[in-house]
Amino acid sequence: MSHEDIYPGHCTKGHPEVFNIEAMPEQPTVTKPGHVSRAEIERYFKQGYLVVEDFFLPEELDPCLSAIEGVVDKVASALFRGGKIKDVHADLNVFQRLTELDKDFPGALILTHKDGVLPPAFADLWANPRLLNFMEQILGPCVYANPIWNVRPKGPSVVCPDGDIPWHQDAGYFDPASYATMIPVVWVPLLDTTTDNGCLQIVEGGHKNGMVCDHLNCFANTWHIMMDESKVEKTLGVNLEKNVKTLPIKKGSFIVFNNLVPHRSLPNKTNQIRWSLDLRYQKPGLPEGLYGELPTIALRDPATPNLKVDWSPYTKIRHLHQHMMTCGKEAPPPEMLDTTLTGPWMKQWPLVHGNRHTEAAGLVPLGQRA
Ligand SMILES: O=C(O)CCC(=O)C(=O)O
Ligand SMILES: [Fe+2]
Repeated sequence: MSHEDIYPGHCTKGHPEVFNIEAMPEQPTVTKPGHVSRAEIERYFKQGYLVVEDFFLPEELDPCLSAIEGVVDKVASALFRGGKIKDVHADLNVFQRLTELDKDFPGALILTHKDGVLPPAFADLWANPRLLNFMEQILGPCVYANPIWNVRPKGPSVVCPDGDIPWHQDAGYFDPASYATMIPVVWVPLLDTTTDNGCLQIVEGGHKNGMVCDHLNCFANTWHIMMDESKVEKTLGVNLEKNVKTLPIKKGSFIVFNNLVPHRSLPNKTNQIRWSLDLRYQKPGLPEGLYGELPTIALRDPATPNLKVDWSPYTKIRHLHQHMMTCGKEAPPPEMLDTTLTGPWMKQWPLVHGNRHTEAAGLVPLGQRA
C-alpha cells in the first residue's frame, strides 16, 4: 500500500456505469421547451460534458447580475463599516467594482464567493423550467438540487489570482461517499467568455473509467485542490494535452459536465471580472458530497406534480459549516471579514503546499510536520 492509499479521497474502485452512456435515462417522448436532441444527450454521456448554446434569455440572466451587484455592495459596505476601505467604488459596474475593492482590501473577492446565502435570482435560474426540462433528459424524471453551488468572481489574475483554478475533478472536493453519484453541474457565465478572460477547459472522456484521480492540496495561495498530474493518464485513461477542449462560450450559453470530468479555467488576462454560477443537480436518495451537512432539494418529482420548491436550507452559510467540519472549531463570523476559506477537501488529499487558508484550518503541510 502506497502512502496515498491512506488518504480518504483516494479511489480504489471506479463506477463507470454511473457516468457513461449506460446511465442515460429513457428519453422523454413528448418534447418540451429546453429539450435538446437525443444525439446531444448521448454526447454528454460519451464526452462527459456538453455545450448548450443560446439557451438563456437576457431577462433570465440579468436578475443574477443584479443579485451579484447586491452581494458586492454588501461586501463593500461591510468593508467600509469595518474601516478596511475608504472608497466603496459605487460608481463602477459589476464587472469592475470588485477588482478595485480587492486592490484596496485583498480578499474582498473571496468574501463575495464565501457569502453563501442563495439569492432568489440564483434560485430562479437553478429551477428555470426549461433548464429542468433539459435536466430530465440527463437525470430522468426526478431532478433534485445538489447543495454545492457557487457564484464565482474570477478577477484579473494579476490582481486577484484566487480565482485561478487548476485541473481538478469536482468529485475531488466532495465526500468520497458520493463517488458513485452523478452530480452534473451547469456552469453559466454572466458575460461572453474567451480564452483571454478565463473560459473553461475540459478533458474530454475523463469520466470514462468512473475513477477519481488522486489530488493534492493546495494550489498556490488558494484553497483549491489540484490533480496529481503524474497519475491522470494511468487512472483516467486521458491525456492532459491531447484530450483538452477549450470552451469559450457566450453569455446565454452554458456548459454541463459531470463530477468526474477534469476541468480548469484559464487565467483572466482582462480587467473585467468573469462572473459565473455553478449549479449542481442529482437524483434523490444518493449521497450529495457534503457529508450530509445540507440536504438535496426537490425541483422536479412526478410524485409531487405541484411541487413548491423550498430553498430555505440553502440560506445557511455553507462555508461556516465547512470550517467546523475541517478543524472542529467555529469559523470567524462574517462580520470579522475573514478572507480565508477552508473545507474538508483539505484533509482528503496530501497537503503538499500550505498557505493562509490551510493555516486557518490548523493544517501543517507534509515535510513541515514535527
Ligand atoms: O469557474 C471556474 O473558473 C471553475 C469552475 C469549476 O471548477 C466548477 O464549476 O466546478
Ligand atoms: Fe470544478
